Amino acid sequence: MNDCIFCMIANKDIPSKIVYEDDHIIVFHDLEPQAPVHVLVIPKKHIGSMDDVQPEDAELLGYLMTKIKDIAKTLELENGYRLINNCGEDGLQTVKHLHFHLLGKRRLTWPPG
Ligand code: D5M
Repeated sequence: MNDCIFCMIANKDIPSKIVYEDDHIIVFHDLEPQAPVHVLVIPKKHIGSMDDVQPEDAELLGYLMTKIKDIAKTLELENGYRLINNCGEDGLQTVKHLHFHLLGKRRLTWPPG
């Protein structure tokens, strides 16, 4: 999608602070961090939201999930972390490219607002 900001990041059309990248996913620092460590984990493939996930995305998203612990280790989140997906209007999703917030390095509160 050529007007998608996260596709632009994945394609290096706009800059970002990349933490990890491979053929399938890219991880970069959130512009508005909500914790001392706050990165976004996205598939490079454009998927609008969790609501747009198709059966053929199962391998890709399974792969993404298996990488979370490695990314957390790279970011030294040895004391724990939170992985969040905001979906749709009520979920307060603002960027319409599937992404997972990975937050840590502070004691997080529950429940979220
Ligand atoms: O969260 C979308 C998140 O994306 C929000 O925390 C800001 C972040 N964001 C938006 N634009 C950028 C760029 N260009 N770089 C890094 N981070 C960005 P949501 O779950 O959709 O509410």
